[in-house]
Amino acid sequence: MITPIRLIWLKLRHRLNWRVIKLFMCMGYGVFMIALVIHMLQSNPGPVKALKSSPYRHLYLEEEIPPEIVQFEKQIVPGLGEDGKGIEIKDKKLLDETVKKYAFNRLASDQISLKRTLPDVRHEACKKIQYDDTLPAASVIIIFNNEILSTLLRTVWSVLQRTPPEFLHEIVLVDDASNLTEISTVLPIYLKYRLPANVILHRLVEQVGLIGARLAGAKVASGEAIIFLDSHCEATEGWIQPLLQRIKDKPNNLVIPSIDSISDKTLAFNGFPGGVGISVGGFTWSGHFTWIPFKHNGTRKPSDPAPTATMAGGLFGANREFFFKIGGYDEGMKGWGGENLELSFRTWRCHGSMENVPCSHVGHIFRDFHPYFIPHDSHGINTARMAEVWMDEYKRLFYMHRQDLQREIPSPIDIGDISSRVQIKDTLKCKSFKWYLDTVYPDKFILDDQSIAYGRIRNQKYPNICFDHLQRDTAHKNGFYFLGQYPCHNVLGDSQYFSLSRDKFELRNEYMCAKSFDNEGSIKVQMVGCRDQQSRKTAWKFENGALIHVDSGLCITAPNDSAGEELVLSKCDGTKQQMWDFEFLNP
Ligand code: LR7
Ligand code: MN
Repeated sequence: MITPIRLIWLKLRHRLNWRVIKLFMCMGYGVFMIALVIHMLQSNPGPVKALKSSPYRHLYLEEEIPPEIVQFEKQIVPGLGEDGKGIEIKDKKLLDETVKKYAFNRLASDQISLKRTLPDVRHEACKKIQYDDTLPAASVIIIFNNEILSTLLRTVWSVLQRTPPEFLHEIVLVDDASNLTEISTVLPIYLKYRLPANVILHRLVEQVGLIGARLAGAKVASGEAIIFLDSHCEATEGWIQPLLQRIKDKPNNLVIPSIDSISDKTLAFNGFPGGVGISVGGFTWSGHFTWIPFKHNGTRKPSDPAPTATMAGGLFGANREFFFKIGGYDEGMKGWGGENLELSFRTWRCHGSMENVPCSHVGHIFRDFHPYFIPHDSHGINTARMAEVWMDEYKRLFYMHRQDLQREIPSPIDIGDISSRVQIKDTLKCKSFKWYLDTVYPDKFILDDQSIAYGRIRNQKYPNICFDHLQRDTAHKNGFYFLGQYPCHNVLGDSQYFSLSRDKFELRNEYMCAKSFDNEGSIKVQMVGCRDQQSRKTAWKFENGALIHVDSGLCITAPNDSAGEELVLSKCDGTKQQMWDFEFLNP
């Protein structure tokens, strides 16, 4: 049977010869391909055009730029803030209002060029270093929630301008569900018209917090290395090579740049080259990051990377595969906080290392508060998750600060399931937290283990009275205060937790040590930052219940039984006012 189509075909073939048919087919194909290319160009002109040009210059004519961008760029005042200088806002009231609202001076940010110049603050020794020609290319991941657009874009441009193209695989912007109009309307257009194709925007539909956002970015990223930045940073000349070199040399090494400060009031960039002595990361038992001086043996060069026990959290680089091998981030952590210590402890314990790389400088705007939503106590809950998984038996010292989070005592606070995180330790055969303390952070004072006696210190004459820091122990970095007394608490919390240290006989708590201080005729017990060296001034004896200051021979005395009084040092007289009981004694 002959179908109608076949009939037409046969007739046509009869009329036309094969060559003509082939010609038509070729022409059809050609037209189709041209249409396809035109379609691609029209639907996605930014990246395609940008790709054809140098990666850092678009091909749009100025008259093609949409009004949103023109408007946005109009705010910039040429010359302001160049060379990292700050700008003063004369109207102090306006400045106060702005900082109160945005947590930093957004007016200054809007006026300063997105591509402003910065001083090269590197140490001379850094400038002489020859890095390898081939280094792992990086995905720079910048996460943000409601970041001010000019600040975010200045972060992006600082990376684009100061990263050799061969080392920049891409920039991944992760929008953690911002609801600022600027971000939803201007940013996508800016991306299309002003930024090269390797800057990609990844939008999260719901705010997941900075940990989830970083994880999402790392999953989207495809560079051999990943580098995380906060969304209010500025990378300086030569920032990336020192980081990538260390990742290349040691793929299980997490690298942290020098974090320079950008003023939240003036946006002045304040960078310091650093020298032989630099700071590295420590932690408090309450689960917070601190800076501590790096201990070196005198042969350290200013350009040498320095091993660090912890990281601040926001700015660091890693080999992408290693980052995921040791467990990325804890997806059960919400909001803000805790992830930096978790990653630090996990990295060291699971056969990795971390170091501060002084030759890489990146500025960061330090803000006084967080201008975005954070779920209630996310830092505490995240830290409890961390402590349960990574602090082994030392978690007791964290819970001393946060009894409310302790899991053994039924608590209404649910920290969620941690089983998959616990498993990492088994799978990777990670070392113990004791190993970490002994090896990576031997200077960390362990309040109970490293003491002759510790806990609450109760007076014998007034058994209701205990040593207490009276909530004055907040300025531990450089402050000092007089030690006091207060009714003994029912449970041992940090304000009444004191130790008599085994190695230096210091009467102390986590970082403050007691000494005597003559306060207008009355001698008080003054708490000052503990020193590295042993000193007679901070040495104490505990003899037959008396706490004796070695240097002066005086005894700590409860002046009376009132709450909030300051303790005094007086001539030892054997009375019960000078007799104290430590809650725990070590053999
Ligand atoms: O819900 C959120 N979603 C987000 O994407 C909340 C925040 N974010 C983004 C935010 O836009 C920013 O880019 O997450 C980033 C970090 O938030 P910041 O800048 O408000 O935090 P911070 O700089 O005050 O806090 C420090 O500690 C945090 C602990 O969880 C993070 O690790 C931050 O990255 C960290 N910042 C630094 O380490 C910068 C240097 C600080 C020092 C020293
Ligand atoms: Mn930040």
